Amino acid sequence: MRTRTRLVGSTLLRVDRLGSTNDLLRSLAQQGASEGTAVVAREQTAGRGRMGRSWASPPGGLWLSVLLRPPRPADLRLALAAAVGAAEGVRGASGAPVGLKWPNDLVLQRRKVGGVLVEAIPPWAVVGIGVNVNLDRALLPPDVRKSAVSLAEVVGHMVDLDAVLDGVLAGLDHAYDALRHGRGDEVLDRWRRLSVTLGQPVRVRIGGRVVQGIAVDIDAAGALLVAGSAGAPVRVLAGDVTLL
Ligand code: BT5
Repeated sequence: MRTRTRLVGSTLLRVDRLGSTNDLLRSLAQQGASEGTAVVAREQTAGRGRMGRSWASPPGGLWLSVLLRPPRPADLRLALAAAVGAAEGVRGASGAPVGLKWPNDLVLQRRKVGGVLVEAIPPWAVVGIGVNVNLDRALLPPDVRKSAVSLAEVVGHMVDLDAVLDGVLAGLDHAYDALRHGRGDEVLDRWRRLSVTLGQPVRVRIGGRVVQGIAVDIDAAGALLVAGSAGAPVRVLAGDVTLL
């Protein structure tokens, strides 16, 4: 069996309260931090989602960022690899059957239990992962409460936050290692198996445009293929997916 030193989380910094773990890691990168450095916070006061959205991050969740130096920092497959690693880690640590919604949502019982935000600052990519582990949903903003869920709610007891952290670091390490060593197809296959999107009717918002159809597959670049009633499937590289 091949043994390998773990890259992801080789240096781990724990912080009590900060704005965003992605921002701290970005400044650590500028100060010479090495690949694999991770930051985990008990609470974020300015957690971010994609496209300028905010991410509620009260105590009880896993708020984690990891510094990576991939060949192509803006590769969409990196976000999919991070989602696969996070989902596999969370499943192993909690037993909750977490699934994936394209491109980067972790879902349980059709509600959002976590998300991934990859920010490319070449040559770096900052991979942010948020998971609602033992969150009290009353601490989430009212507009988020309905669509969110925590692991503890689903499994019926508190979940060991450090076990989830370990699982996610190991899962990300595994998926990133495969991606870096030319085994991206393997990562995409694992994404397909965890997907709750494929085979489902979806509506996708791409900027101002809306596409509706069946999410038939992801392609080799990680783009979502949505088949409408006529013509070739539409290839989606960035957008928000609603399961219909
Ligand atoms: C994401 O964005 O899903 C990416 C979330 C990444 C968060 C991590 S935490 C560590 C690191 N540091 C950061 O600052 N960020 C990363 P997106 O797909 O854009 O989803 C954002 C939307 O999810 C919001 O507009 C809300 O509707 C919803 N939301 C916000 N907080 C939530 C929560 N705690 N649980 C579930 N849904 C939430």
